[in-house]
This record gives sequence, structure tokens and C-alpha cells, in this order.
Amino acid sequence: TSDVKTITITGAAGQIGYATAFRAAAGAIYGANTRVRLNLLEIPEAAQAAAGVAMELTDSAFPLLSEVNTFDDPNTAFEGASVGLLIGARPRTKGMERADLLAANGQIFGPQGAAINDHAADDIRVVVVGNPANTNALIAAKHAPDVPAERFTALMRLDHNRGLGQLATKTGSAVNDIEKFAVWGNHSASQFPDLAHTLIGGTPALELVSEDWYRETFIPTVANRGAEIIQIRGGSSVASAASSALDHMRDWINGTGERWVSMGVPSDGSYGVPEGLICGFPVTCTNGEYTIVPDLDMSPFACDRLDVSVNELREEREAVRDAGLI
Ligand code: NAX
Repeated sequence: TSDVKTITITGAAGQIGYATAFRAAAGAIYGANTRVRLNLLEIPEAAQAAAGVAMELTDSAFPLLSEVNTFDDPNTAFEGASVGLLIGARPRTKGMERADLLAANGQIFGPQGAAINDHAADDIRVVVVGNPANTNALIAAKHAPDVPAERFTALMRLDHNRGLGQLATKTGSAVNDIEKFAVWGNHSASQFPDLAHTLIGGTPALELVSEDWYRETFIPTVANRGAEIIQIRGGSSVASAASSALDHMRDWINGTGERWVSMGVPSDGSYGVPEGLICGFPVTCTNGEYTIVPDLDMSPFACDRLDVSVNELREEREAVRDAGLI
């Protein structure tokens, strides 16, 4: 029935997919008053594992979960979907060039974009988690000409949440006391976690931490956190990525009020970022729509940092254009 929202999760038998599905079934996106249907998409080789995930979801008896189904065809998996969590991707394997990686992912995100175009609900909202997330989102959007491009976004929220965690720890504050933090650019080591506007309990963050800590410790720690987790935990980020993807979607749908969050969204030309590139920006969300925070002062340092990351995004876009993927 129409009061049940369909959430399609790709890569549902993978690590992040597994961590995401249970919280989505428990109401992490739409809240406690909306029933959800989970459509789990996997490749045929992982279909059986996905069926096992569906069994466990059933076994959890989530009151909000109306049904769970598994698919190996994106066309059926996105039927009626209001939310697409695009997690499954082709990882970079040893010796793989970036062009090969982009091409392999083009084979995944192109058909998924087309399936969304043809089958998803009118209110479809997509977040791409699978890397390279920003450019994969661009590929999907280009294959969905009938869906407004702004419905295709990339996950920057894990980077955002990592920054909040570092800053709260350093200053002995609560994450909730931190306002106006943002991560700009690409979800990669070139990203720019920006403290210039940040307030902690109303005090500028840069009055509480040194410029040196900000530039030499904070920025590289946040930007390289994924690699650090792999080294220390012995595996890549999973539950934190799932949690952040759910935060992204919940806030987009339910709103943030005045609070800033970071989302990878198609540039409207703001801050000199070429139009259409899917770039991390500070945004606020109201009535199911996000708005890039306008008119921020950008220091020469901030402009330089953003430029580096935007150039990387531009190169990725050129590479997928050259490969005929968009
Ligand atoms: P896993 O390898 O555990 O799971 C990926 C799953 O996707 C596998 O089960 C695979 O069968 C499935 N899959 C592959 N192609 C598919 C297709 N065409 N349709 C449906 N399913 C498909 O990886 P996991 O640890 O879950 O990570 C998933 C992705 O998230 C990776 O690309 C990873 O790089 C990316 N990440 C992105 C982050 C972000 O902040 N944007 C952070 C965490 C993570 O590194």
C-alpha cells in the first residue's frame, strides 16, 4: 500500500549493506510511524547470501518492516523505490588503474541509474556510498534523465561525522554543541574538512584549537581516517559508514532546521565549483530539499583546498566522459 515506503539497498549482502539493512528496518530513515519495504539487490553470485540477510530481517520481527525481498535485477529491485542506498560497488583490486576502476563502476551505476529512471517512485532519493562515490553518483544521475539531477547525491556524511568526533574529543565537548562544520569536495583524501565557520557552544572553534592543530592534525586525520581504521581495526569502516548513510537520508527527508550537514550534491555553480559536479558542500535540509549554505567567506586557504579536491572531481568526470560512461 502507499503508506509503505520502499527502500532499495544495493550490495545488501556486503558488510555495509548488512549493517544498514537492520537499522533501516528499525525505522532509522523514516522514523517510528512509517512502515518500510526493503528491496535487497545483489549480484547473482551473492544472491544466496542476500536471501540469508532477508531471513535474518524476518527473524528480527521489526514492527515497521512490512516485507523484505531480494533481487539480482536492478529493474525489479528499484520498482516503486522512494530511497536508494547504492552501496555495492566494484572495489579497486591490486594493479587496477583508476580508469579501469571508473569503467567497472560505470557498468554498475549506469544500469542502476536507468533502472531508477524507469521504475522508482516519484519521490526517489538516492545516496551513493560505493566508491568512487561522487563520480558513481554522477554516472547514475546521467542515466536517469527523467529524475531531477538533485535527487542523486553522494555520501560525505561519514567524513562529516568523523570531523565532529575528532573535534568533540579534542575540545571535550558534545557533538551536539558543534555547529557549522562542513566537509567540502570529493569523498577522498583530497577532501576539505573546514573549521572556519564552526562554533562550539557558540564560541568559534578556531579560538579553542590552534591553527596548527587544525591544518596539520585535524584535516589529515579526518581525510585519512578510512585508511587508519583499516590499519587499526583490520577491516574498512562498516557500521560508521552505515550509520552515516542513514543519517544522510533521514536528514534529507526529515530536515535539519538551521543545522548544517555535509552532502555530496550536484553543484549549481556555488563557490566556483563547476555546475553538475557532485561535490561535498555544507547544506541545510527543509521540506525534503537541501540547500547549499550560501554566501560564506572563503579564505585563500579554503579556496586552495577546495580547488584541489574539485580538480580531482573534474578529472574523474573527464575520465568517465572519455570512457563514454556519461
Ligand atoms: P563489500 O565488498 O563487503 O560489499 C559490497 C557488496 O556489493 C558485495 O556483496 C557485492 O556482491 C555487492 N555488489 C557488487 N556489485 C553489485 C551490483 N552491481 N549490484 C548489487 N550489488 C553489488 O563492501 P563494503 O565494505 O560493504 O563497502 C561497500 C562500498 O562502500 C565500497 O565501494 C566502499 O569503498 C564504500 N565505502 C564508502 C564510504 C563513504 O563514505 N562513501 C565509506 C565506507 C566504504 O569504504
